[in-house]
Amino acid sequence: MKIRTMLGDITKVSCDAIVNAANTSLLGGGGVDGAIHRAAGPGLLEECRGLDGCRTGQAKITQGYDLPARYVIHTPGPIWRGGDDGEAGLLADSYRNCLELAESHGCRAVAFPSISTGVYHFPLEEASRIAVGTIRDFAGRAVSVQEVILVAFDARTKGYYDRALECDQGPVCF
Ligand code: AR6
Repeated sequence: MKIRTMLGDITKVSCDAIVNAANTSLLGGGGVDGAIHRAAGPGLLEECRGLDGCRTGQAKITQGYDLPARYVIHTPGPIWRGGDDGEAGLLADSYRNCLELAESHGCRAVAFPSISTGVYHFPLEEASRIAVGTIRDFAGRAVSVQEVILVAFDARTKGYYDRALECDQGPVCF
């Protein structure tokens, strides 16, 4: 399985599934969530209304509607509360559960935004290590998922992803 990074807008990425850094209501919000709902059109919100929300670290899948991606995988990442509230484990759960849903839907290429590092304030350096480490762990079990694209909306985020990817064992390089 290949992991690559890019700088850009995830709503423009053409792949099997894009991940949405949602909230537990799954009814939209700001940041990447707002951008995805705007680009997908009203059908997405309508489908999300029927999902009955989603717990932090879990994931649910919908169609992509007007997006170039076929599916949207929605996951509420953890809100950063200082690090002693299970945030790291929950962020890893978000990545893993999204990948498992992508796998069970036969997706080949999946794009992730930087979950929880916007208004949820998860520290970027630790979040990028968790993202890369969890995706690498999953790679050994992946059958249909062949490519994961880490989409950074700013250069700082891309820098942390690239650094984490250069390391064999994420944490030792930081
Ligand atoms: N493409 C890729 N990345 C983006 C885009 C985009 N179009 N727009 C923003 N980002 P955030 P969170 C980046 O705040 O921290 C929402 O209101 C952004 O720069 O979107 O998980 C939800 O409804 C940052 O690097 O998500 C929740 O209430 C990253 O995406 C809450 O925010 C995540 O920032 C979730 O907060």
